[in-house]
Amino acid sequence: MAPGPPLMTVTTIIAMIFDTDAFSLHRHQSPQADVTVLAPGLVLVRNALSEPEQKQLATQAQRLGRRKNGFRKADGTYNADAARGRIYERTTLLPRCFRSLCMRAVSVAMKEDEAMPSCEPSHCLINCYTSTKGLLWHRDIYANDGDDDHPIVNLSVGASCIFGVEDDRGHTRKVHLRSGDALLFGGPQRFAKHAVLKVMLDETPAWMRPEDCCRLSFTFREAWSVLGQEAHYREFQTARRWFEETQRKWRPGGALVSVDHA
Ligand SMILES: O=C(O)CCC(=O)C(=O)O
Repeated sequence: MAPGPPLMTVTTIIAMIFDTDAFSLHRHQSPQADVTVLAPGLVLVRNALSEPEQKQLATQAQRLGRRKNGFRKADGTYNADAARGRIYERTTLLPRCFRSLCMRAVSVAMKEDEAMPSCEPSHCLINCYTSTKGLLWHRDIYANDGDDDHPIVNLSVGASCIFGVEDDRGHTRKVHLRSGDALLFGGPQRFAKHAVLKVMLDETPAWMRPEDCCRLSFTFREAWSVLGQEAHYREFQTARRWFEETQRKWRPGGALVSVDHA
């Protein structure tokens, strides 16, 4: 009897039928991808996403952002701060291409950096920045930020930003992230202190329409321990004092901090 088709072929056919984007866009690494290991566990992949992939992510994020529980509250204002919307969702409820683009960046980073652990992303946080204001310094120490030392995988789309990462000696490294770049921090860098120092709304890819101008970040996390609790983490509205205190008190090796929307 002739052997059946190999599993990959079956998988590919299923992907073609149910998700043509995943099939057509994500089999290959973006041709210009350029990997730099900034430190063990901290990897920058320039041009991790091709232009069609960037557009695909932007279109999908904007579509999700317009939905209920998208980037805005019922009164029309952004749900994270005055000019930033956020969506926290499990990857199985997001377009399949999200997960495959994340996994591809992880595999590229793991090839170059033996300190980079694997990541099977359970959740993605999408941030939509519509002003030059970024995000304050913090470590990803909360229960929804990801288990163990699996990497946080950050894909940037749209306007550029200056991303800050602090090393063990407290020195700040500034990384200019452009549309299509990926930054991963895992293993020894999983809890690295980081910030979005500035969003550059005057530096956008040619394909981005002026009326859609924003920076989108897709941060993937392996956080199976909070699966099913997405509604709880959808709005990360905690008291500023609580946030500052938890950030100040947390020490490497400490448990993840649960979020009770204090
Ligand atoms: O938007 C970004 O690029 C960073 C997001 C971030 O630091 C976070 O969600 O913890």
